[in-house]
This record gives sequence, structure tokens and C-alpha cells, in this order.
Amino acid sequence: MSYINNNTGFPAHTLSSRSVIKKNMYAIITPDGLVKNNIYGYENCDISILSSPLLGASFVDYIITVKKDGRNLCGIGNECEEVFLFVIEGSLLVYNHNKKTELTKGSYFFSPADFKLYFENNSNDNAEILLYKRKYKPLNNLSPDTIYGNINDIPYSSFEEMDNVFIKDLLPSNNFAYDFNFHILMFKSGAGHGYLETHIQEHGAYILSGKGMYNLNNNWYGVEKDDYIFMASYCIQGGYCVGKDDFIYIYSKDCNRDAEIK
Ligand code: UGY
Ligand code: MN
Repeated sequence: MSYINNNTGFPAHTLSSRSVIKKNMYAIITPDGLVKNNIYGYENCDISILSSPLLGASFVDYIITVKKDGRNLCGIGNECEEVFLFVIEGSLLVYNHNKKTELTKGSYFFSPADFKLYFENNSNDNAEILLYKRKYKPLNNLSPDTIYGNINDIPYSSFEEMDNVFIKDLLPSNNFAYDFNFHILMFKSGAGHGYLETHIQEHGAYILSGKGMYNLNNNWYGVEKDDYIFMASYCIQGGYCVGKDDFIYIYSKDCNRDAEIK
């Protein structure tokens, strides 16, 4: 039950949750249980914070319902923080000092550090967005460009040579100006990872379609559309598509930087 799925009030059953929180390792955050946060600069928006440093992430993810006339004109991000916005449902005018565009379902906008990102919902319908921000890790004098696009315009490539798992890269890969990427991973019915991954990179993943069985640090969980998964550095991870529908999620992954000695 939650504001986000219009399911509030007296429960029909005893209280329960599919969410699982293992701070500093992984979390499954389901729509049931989300609560609203008030954040300065956001008008007519319902905001829930998903990953954050308090959970063990180096980044912050938000799920935001931008209602009619909803907007952020104060700007998101600063000279050190880069921002990535993905439209799950609806449409939204999004801009920084460099580029401006109307985003529709499946569209995304990357705004580098130094620029603030602004948005306005000028439509009559709600827009549902996933917002990600992180501290940019500069390298030499490289600087990434503002980028926008739509996942439907990016072709799938086979994932690790499998013919039933596919991937899309939303930002340029093999370009050291960028220190993270967003990807779409799609599993056909019955398909799964070839192995359980163990890696230094973190992920925040939002399930766009279907159902899966997902392994997080050697524990199996059922997950489904609109669930969110946080995977910390070195969290063992992988899964299978369960059921008829393709299992698809969008996820962030840091990249192109060496590990630091503190
Ligand atoms: O790119 C990745 O690391 C991705 N395959 N991880 C994941 O799906 N959990
Ligand atoms: Mn991974």
C-alpha cells in the first residue's frame, strides 16, 4: 500500500512487505511502502528517495510523480553533481543551459556537472520519472556533453553472446569523459544471466516490465515491474526472467574510472 499506487487507508490483511533492506549490500524497494519527501525546489511533485548514501550508495535515485504544472525551476545538480533523468510514463519539458527538449515515455536527458537541470510538466497528465544524481569524477580535462534520446531509438545488442538477453547503452561507451552509464537489460522468457556477477560497480535498477527471480548476495527474491533494486559495490547479482513477458530493467553503472586508494 502506498500513495504511488493509490492504495492507502485500512489494509484488508495484516501488514507485510516484499521490500528487503540490507544496508551497504542491496535493497529491493517495492512501490508498496513508498512515502513522500518534501524537497526544496520541486513544485507539484510527489518524490520518494530510493538509493542514497544512507543506504550505502554513492549516488541518489529518486522516483518522482510530476503532476500537472509540476516543475523544478531552481535546478538540480551543481558544479560537482551530474544528473540523469528518465521518463517512465508521460511527458516532460527538460532543459539545462545547453539543450532543451520535450521528453516522452522512454526518453532520457543527461546533464553534466556545471549545469543545472530544470523540468516542467505542461501536460494534463502525470509524468513518472526516475532521477539519478552523482558526484562527477573528473579525469584530465575531459568534459562530457549534454545528451538526450529515447530508448526506442537505440537498437538492442546481444548481451554476452546470448541470443535471449539483450542490452542497450544510453550514454556513449568507451568515452572517458563519462564516469557512468545507463543501460537497458532485457531477458526473454526463461532467459537469465550466464553467471552471477561480482564487481566493484554499483547499480540502481528500476524494473520496467515483467517478473524475475533475482539473486542478491546469494539470496533469491521474486521481483516485478515497478520494483527498484539497489546493488552495492561487490554485491553478487544476477537473475532470470519468470513468466511470459520480457523482463526488462533500466540501471545505472559507474564506469571508466580506476579504483581509488583512500
Ligand atoms: O552491466 C552489468 O553489470 C549488469 N549486467 N548487471 C546486472 O544486470 N545486475
Ligand atoms: Mn552488474
